Amino acid sequence: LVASMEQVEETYIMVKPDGVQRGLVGEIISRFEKKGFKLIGLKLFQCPKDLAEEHYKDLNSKPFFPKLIEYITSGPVVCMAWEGAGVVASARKLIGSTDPLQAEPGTIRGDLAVQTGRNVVHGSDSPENGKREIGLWFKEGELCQWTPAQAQWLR
Ligand code: RTP
Repeated sequence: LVASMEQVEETYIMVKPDGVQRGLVGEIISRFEKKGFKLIGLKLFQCPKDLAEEHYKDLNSKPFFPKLIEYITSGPVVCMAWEGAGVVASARKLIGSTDPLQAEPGTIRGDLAVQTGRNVVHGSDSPENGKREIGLWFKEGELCQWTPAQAQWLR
């Protein structure tokens, strides 16, 4: 087995309310599962306004911020924590560009969405933000550390 050069990281992935409404939860989870990352946290959750504002605080001066908060709190989301070597950057690749019309076919947004304001999924943009966001969205005891039976097939 070749040792990975990359660090084991954690990323926060979220199916946004439009993804839930459109019945894309299974499809989106499946993309990360099939890739071979490890799911360590999962829940359906109605996000309160203060949490949405904290999560997106770096964007709070943007003109679209109020609409973004309204969108994220408009219905339940599916919160996920995924672990793996290089998972943060890889998940961003699987998700595709912020604007779904620019996202490559084969990516989640490229295949499943057409509007930036309804782009079905979120993924952390750095390992630091992965940790920060998992800490925001999950309580202690909600994450599971487990060893896959076929660990040698994953990295
Ligand atoms: P995310 O955090 O959701 O994974 O998205 P991202 O990094 O690809 O994009 P970011 O620039 O961080 O923006 C966060 C989310 O805000 C909404 N947005 N709307 N011009 C607009 O109307 C606009 N720009 C961004 C999107 O939902 C985007 O994913």
